[in-house]
Amino acid sequence: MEFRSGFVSIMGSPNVGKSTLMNALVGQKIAIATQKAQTTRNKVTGILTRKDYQIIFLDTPGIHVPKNKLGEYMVKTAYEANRDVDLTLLLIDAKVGVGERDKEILQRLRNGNLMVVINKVDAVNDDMLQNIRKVLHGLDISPKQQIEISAMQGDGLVQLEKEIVKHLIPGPMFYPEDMVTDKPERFIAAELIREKALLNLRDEIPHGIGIDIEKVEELDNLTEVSAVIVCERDSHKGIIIGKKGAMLKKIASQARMDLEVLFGTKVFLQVFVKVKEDWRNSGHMLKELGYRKEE
Ligand SMILES: Nc1nc2c(ncn2[C@@H]2O[C@H](COP(=O)(O)OP(=O)(O)OP(=O)(O)O)[C@@H](O)[C@H]2O)c(=O)[nH]1
Ligand SMILES: [Mg+2]
Repeated sequence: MEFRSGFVSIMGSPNVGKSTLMNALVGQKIAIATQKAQTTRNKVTGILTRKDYQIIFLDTPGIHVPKNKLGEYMVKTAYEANRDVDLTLLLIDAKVGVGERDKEILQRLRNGNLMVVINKVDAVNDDMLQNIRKVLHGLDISPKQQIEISAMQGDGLVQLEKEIVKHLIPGPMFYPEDMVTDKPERFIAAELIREKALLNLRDEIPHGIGIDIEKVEELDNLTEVSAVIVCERDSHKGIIIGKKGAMLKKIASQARMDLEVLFGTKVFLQVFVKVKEDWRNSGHMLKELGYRKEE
């Protein structure tokens, strides 16, 4: 069989399970995934290579109405990732159903090759699924264009991969077969630290956090990493550090375990906290923290 390859974007509203799906398809944790909406902020590539084909997935930020420059960057990044793809997967959260925002996204995407992926079927009953199928039928999405999965439990993923392969075209292996992402380790390191902050902090604080990796130094059996958690207010800084530094310690020790897997060495991690008021509206700070156009 002739080798086939293709680019597949994973699009949808925040929190529908896009990053969870990409990690499940690639079989490795590349993109961070949490219960908080707007976890993903950049385009994150995940590469799946099999004997006869290579699929390059593009995980994207959830599409929402932006409230600041960071949000604008995120939504723009999502739509730009969808340019020149061979297939778009539009994810719908079965627990939420097809909302107005999903309909709008669908309108914008429907000119290309599109599959509607109904995720989180493990968490709903048949009535809910029937209802979603009915709504999609009303939107002219044929049953052939839909698939029902649970990214978390792995249900339907073999079938989904088969459907994706139908959209690949004869082409080269774009990336070496052992490569799972084109994102540098520094980026993933920052994301892993941000994930732990998202998991441990509440309310509006996690949304206002950015991570600046100041140093990654790979020694023989040890990697030294220092990072800054940037937040928006002094009061947030106090909460992130916590009583006697307990919160920061918790975030750092959870992050360190993931970083040790990433680097394959022991990790010495230092994390500092800094306040940059309203950084999510500062072009300069956005660039500094990695929210800039690629190339
Ligand atoms: N029950 C259930 N939960 C899921 C499934 N897939 C993802 N989730 C959960 O949904 C939440 C959001 O998952 P993410 O993968 O971060 O969602 P996302 O679409 O990437 O979110 P953003 O990056 O914020 O746009 C997490 O708590 C996941 O564990 C699933 O198949 N079933
Ligand atoms: Mg995500």
